[in-house]
Amino acid sequence: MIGRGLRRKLRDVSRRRLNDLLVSWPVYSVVRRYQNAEARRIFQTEQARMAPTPVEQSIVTRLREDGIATIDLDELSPDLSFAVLSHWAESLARREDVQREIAARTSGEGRSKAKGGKYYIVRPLGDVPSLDLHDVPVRLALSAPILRIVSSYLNMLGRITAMDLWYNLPTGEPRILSQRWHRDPEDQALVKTFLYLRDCGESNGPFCYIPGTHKVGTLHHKVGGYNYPADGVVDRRYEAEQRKVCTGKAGTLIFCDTTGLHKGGDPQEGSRFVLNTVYTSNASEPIVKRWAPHCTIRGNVEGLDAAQRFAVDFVRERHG
Ligand SMILES: O=C(O)CCC(=O)C(=O)O
Ligand SMILES: [Fe+2]
Repeated sequence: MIGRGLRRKLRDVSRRRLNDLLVSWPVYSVVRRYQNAEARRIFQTEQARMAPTPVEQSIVTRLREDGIATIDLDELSPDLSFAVLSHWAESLARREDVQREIAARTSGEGRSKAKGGKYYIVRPLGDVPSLDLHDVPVRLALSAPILRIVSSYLNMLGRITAMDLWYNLPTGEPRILSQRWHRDPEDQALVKTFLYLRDCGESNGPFCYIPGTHKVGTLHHKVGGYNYPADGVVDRRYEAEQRKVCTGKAGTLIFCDTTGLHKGGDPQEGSRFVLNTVYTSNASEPIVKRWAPHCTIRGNVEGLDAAQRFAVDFVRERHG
């Protein structure tokens, strides 16, 4: 007799193995091309508007080579300053219900209710963030510089599949889930952005990455059978100098192709406050399998340009 928990675990492992296999098979490349035809076509017709500036291009180049690039948001986005984002995020963090949740979680309460078992994260926007096109983080996620970087890297328009605000807390427990080295399995290339809303030092659970391990990177190797290699495997395989620890000041914006090895969000003290946005191709697992989106964005898309409309389509709130 095997227990239900173990059975679920085995099913999860085989699903992930299957998915690892599917996204690496030649047949998937064909399906992916077909699934992404529209994204490539619009990217081509929008070429003039999607051409990156020199600063944006330097991020795209680093993304291609290393799978990761960081920049100060205020250097990238003249129209939307970090101060505006910080104001939005800090007023949410100050809310009474959020403060209560942080206090409860700090004392070890409410862990079993945490989304996806990630009890180290308090989510000020709730489990399924509901945002509006006018909200500051959405304006940032759909801003021309960011969409130009994402689409130039992917060579096609990208879709937002998730946006979230994470308030990471110390747990005093061993690292679990995304706190351990892993590769994200949902696409052959994707871009996640992480905006540090407060300074993030070594002890605040910074995002960590091994440059070059993304699927198109020169250090992409099969390390461990599945996308969460066993403890110690990654640290033995890659020297300490090869592991990038992304500490940074508030306002640091990280772009990362998380098909490469990464981990983070495990503060030893204090906390980490970060805005996360995920851009994938139209062939990613959540889109192809029509999973319920991680967040919804409402509002009238008529005023948006083609790249913005494409980006928001999967998470767009539809009525009726
Ligand atoms: O919280 C972190 O720094 C890592 C998060 C992560 O693994 C992800 O967003 O894919
Ligand atoms: Fe991840």
